[in-house]
Amino acid sequence: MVRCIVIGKDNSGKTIFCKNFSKFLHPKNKKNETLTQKNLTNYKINIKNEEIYLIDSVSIDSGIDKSERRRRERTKTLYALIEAEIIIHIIDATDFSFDGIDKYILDYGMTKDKYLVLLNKTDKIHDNNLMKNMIRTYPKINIFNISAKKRIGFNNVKTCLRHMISCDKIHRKNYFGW
Ligand SMILES: Nc1nc2c(ncn2[C@@H]2O[C@H](COP(=O)(O)OP(=O)(O)O)[C@@H](O)[C@H]2O)c(=O)[nH]1
Ligand SMILES: [Mg+2]
Repeated sequence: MVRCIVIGKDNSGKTIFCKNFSKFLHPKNKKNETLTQKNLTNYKINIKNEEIYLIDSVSIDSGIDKSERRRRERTKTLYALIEAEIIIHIIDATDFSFDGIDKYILDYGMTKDKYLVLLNKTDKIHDNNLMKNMIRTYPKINIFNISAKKRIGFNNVKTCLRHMISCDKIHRKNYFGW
């Protein structure tokens, strides 16, 4: 079992990505197979015979949230981020700047072997400038354009995950939950 956290800003499209990508991989399943681990929804998917828990996280946007429940959820998300073998970072391509939380996640992800950036909502943008900028700034990171809503670019994500899973460096742990 491999844990793959889906992380990003509020409204970047994490939840819709988890739902649609698991449907894309398993079209015969009528419902998404999910389980909840400490408030975070895990979508069970299978790639290359490997069971993967796609973890839909909550936003870790900057600022201290007034709600204690949401602060707890953020803590769970940070734990899940540290424990995950694979990180998928969803960036809203219509709302990106090189400061703020996305930059912090990029800087953290860059230090990891299995980090994948998905520029989402590309159905709404009409040039490739963000992608070009990203590749120039972060030449070593895997970056793909997707539309989680319209299910565009999912084949590239699948191929990249297949590659990451077959790579020896992946460190499988027993799953005790958080
Ligand atoms: N046009 C467009 N809208 C999207 C896309 N992905 C997500 N959205 C919209 O963005 C909003 C937030 O999506 P959601 O999955 O709830 O974001 P989350 O807060 O990161 O979980 C919803 O209104 C989605 O319909 C996309 O690829 N294209
Ligand atoms: Mg969500």
